[in-house]
Amino acid sequence: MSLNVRELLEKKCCNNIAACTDEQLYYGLLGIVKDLAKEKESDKGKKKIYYISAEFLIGKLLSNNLINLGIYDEVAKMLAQYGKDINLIEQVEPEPSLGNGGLGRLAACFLDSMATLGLNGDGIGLNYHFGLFLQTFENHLQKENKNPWIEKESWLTKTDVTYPIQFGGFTVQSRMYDLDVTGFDNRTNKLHLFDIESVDESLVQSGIDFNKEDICKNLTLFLYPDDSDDAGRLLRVYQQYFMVSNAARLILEECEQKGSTLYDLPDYAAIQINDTHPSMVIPELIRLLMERGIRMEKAIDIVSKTCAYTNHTILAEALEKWPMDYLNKVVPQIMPIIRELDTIVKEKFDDKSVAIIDDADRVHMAHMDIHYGYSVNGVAYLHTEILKKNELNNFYKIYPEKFNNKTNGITFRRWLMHCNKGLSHYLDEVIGTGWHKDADELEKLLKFADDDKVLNKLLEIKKENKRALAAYLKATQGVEIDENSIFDIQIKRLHEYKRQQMNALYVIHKYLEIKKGKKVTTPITVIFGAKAAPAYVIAKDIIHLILCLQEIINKDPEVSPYLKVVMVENYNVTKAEKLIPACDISEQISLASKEASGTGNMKFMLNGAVTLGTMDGANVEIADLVGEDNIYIFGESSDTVIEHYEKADYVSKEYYEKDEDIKEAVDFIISDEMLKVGQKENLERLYKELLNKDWFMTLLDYKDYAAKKEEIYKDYENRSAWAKKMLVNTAKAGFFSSDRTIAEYDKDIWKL
Ligand code: 26V
Repeated sequence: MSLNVRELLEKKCCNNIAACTDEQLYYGLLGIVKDLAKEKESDKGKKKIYYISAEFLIGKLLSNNLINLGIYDEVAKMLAQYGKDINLIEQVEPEPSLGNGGLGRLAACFLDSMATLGLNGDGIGLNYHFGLFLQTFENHLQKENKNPWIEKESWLTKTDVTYPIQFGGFTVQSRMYDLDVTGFDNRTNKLHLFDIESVDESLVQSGIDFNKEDICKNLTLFLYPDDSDDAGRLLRVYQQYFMVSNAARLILEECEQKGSTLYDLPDYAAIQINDTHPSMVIPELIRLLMERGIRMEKAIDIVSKTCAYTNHTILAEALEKWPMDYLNKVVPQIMPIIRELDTIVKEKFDDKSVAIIDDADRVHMAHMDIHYGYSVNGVAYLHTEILKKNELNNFYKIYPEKFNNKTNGITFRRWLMHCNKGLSHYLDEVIGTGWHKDADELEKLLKFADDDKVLNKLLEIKKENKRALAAYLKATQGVEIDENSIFDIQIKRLHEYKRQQMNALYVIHKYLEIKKGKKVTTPITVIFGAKAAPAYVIAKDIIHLILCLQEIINKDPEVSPYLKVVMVENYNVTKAEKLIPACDISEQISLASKEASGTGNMKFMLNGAVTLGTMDGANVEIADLVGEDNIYIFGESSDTVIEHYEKADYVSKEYYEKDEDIKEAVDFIISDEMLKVGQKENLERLYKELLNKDWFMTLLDYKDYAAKKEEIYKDYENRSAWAKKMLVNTAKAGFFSSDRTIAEYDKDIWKL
C-alpha cells in the first residue's frame, strides 16, 4: 500500500517529496485519502440508519483516515525517509468546529463506529462555514471570533444533490456536501452536510456579529452556542427546519430508489433524532408523505415506526420549546401537522404535562419525539433512570416499552491509537493487537497489575506525554509548566452545573495555604479548557476568575514552584488529543443528576488518568467497573440533590457562613489582590451569584471535594500504587468503546 501512496504522492509532488512543503504534502495526501476512501464506499444493506444531528464535532481528519485505512504507520515511515514529519503535516489541517461539545463529538464517534462495524449508516447535518466561535483571551476575558475551516481543497465533496427549501415567504436552494467516514478496516460511509447556495461569508466582518435577518445569506454561517441569546433563536429554527427538510427529502429519495413504496419506509430507514434539534423531521416527513398521496393517519403511523429519539440533557432550560409565533413565521407548512399531532395527544391523554403544545402556545419538541417516535433513550444508566423516574416519568408511565438506555462511548481509534501512540504501541506489545477490534481485550492488561516492569513503563509513557504537552503549551501559549508536577485537568464546555468554579475555589484555597507556608510535596498544575456561550454571563465570569488566578499564581515566585494554573485557549478536539494522554487526574465534578453522561471521563480513563468525580452520568459506571480503589468519588448523591431541588431548601450562604475555608476562598474573589488584575463587575457578579444563588450547589459539595483532592494528591506520591490505578483504568475502559454503544443501538433500535 505504501508504495502505492508513495507513487501517488510523487505524482502530485513532481517526483520530489523531499522538496515539497508540508502544505503541499497535506493537500496531496488529502486527495489520495479521498480516493482510497471512495474505493470502500458501499450500498450494501437494504435498511439504512440516518443519524441526524445539528452537530458533528469531527476533529481533524487526515490521521484518523490514515489509521482507519490501515496505512498510517507506513505513510509516516515513508514520509520520514524524505525527512518529513507527519505530525507537522497534520498541523496544516484546520479543525472544523461543527459542535459545542459532547453531543457533537458523540455523533462523530458514532459515525466512526457505524462504518467500523460495517453498518449502512450516514450522518446528516449542516455545513456551518464558521462553526462554533474561535476563543481568544484579552484582558483576562473571553473574546469570540469566527472560525473558518472550509478551504478550496478540503475533505468536503460537492454533490449534485440540491433542493428548494421553503420558508414562510421565501425559498432557499440547498446543496449537499459530503465527507467520507472511513471505517477502521471496513466500509466508507458518508456525512452529508447541507448548505445554502446563496451563503455569503462577507456578512461577518469582525468578531461574530452579523445581520441576523438575512436568512438567504446567513443560514449556514454559524453553529449556535448551546446557551444562546434571543436574537439568534429564530435563526436556529430556520437552521433546524432547513436541516430536516433536506434530510427528509434525501431519505425518501434514497428509499424509493431502493424500491420502497414508502408504505414500507421502516424497512428501509431508521432515523435517529440526536437531541431535539432535528425534531421537526417528524412533521416534515409526514407532510412529504402526504404530498406523495399517503393519508395523514397512515403517514403518522409510518413516521412513528421510523423515528427514534435520544435525550442528552435533563436541564429544563436546554429542552427546546419553540413559540408557535416563531414556527408560524418560519415553517407555516408544517403547523397544521403539528397541531393535529397535538390534538391526537390531547384526545388520548387528559394530562397537560404530556401535551405537545402548552398553555403558553409553545411547542415541546421532546414531547413530539416521544409520542411519535418508537424509541426514547438516555445516554448513561443513571441518566436514563432519572428520565424514567423523574423528568419524563409521565411519559414512561404511558410508553414504558419505548424507554431504553444506551451508555455513551468513544472511538478508540482517535482517543487512543491516534492521540496516544506511545501507550497504544505498548499495549500491542503486552496484550497483542486484538483490542483494536475488540475493546474488551484491554482487560488482558489486568494480568500485569503487579508487574513492576509494565507499571514502570506506563509511568514512563505518561511522563513522555506530559513532556509533550508542556512543550506544546510553551509553544502555543508561552506558559511554562513543570512536567514533574501532577497534571490535574478539567476540560469541557463551561457551565455552572459542571462546576469549574468549584475547582477554581480549591485553587484559591491551595494558593492561600502555600502563601501561609504550607507547601505541597509534589507540585500541582491545574489545567482548564472551556468555551463559554457568548450570552452566558456567569460562565464568562468564571473564565475571568480562572484567567485572573492564572495571572496571580503563576507570577508569584513564592507559589508558582508549587502550584500553577493554565487556561488553554480555544479548547477543541485537537487540543483534547494533546491534553488527555498527559492527564493524571480527570476532573468530573458536575452536580450529581446534571451531567447526562460525559464522554471526556471515558477518554481520560482509557488513557490512564484517575477520575476525581461525583456519582453522576457515566462516572457511576466507571466507578462500578474500576472499583473504589481506582476512582475518587465525593459529593452528595443524585437523590439528595433532586430532593434539595424539590424542597428548595439549599441555601449557599449557610455553607459560606459556617465554614472558614469556604468563606476565605469565596471572599478572595473580590479581594484587593484580584481586583488589581481583574474586572470589578465580573468578579463581584460571580461572588454574589455564589453567595446568593449558587443554583448548582457548589458550596454544598466543596468541603468533600477539597478533602478528596488532598487524598488523591497524597496517593499520587506512591508511584507504583498509582501506576496500578492507571493500569486498571485503561484495562476496564473497553466497555466505553463506541463500537459497543453502536452495536447496542443496532440490536435494540435500528435493527439493520
Ligand atoms: C442545548 C441547546 C439549547 C438551545 C440552544 C442550542 C442548544 C445546543 C446544545 C444544547 C446542549 C445539548 C445537550 C448536550 O450537549 N448534552 C451532552 O451530551 C453528551 C453526549 O450524550 C453527554 O455526554 C453530556 O453529558 C451532555 O451534557
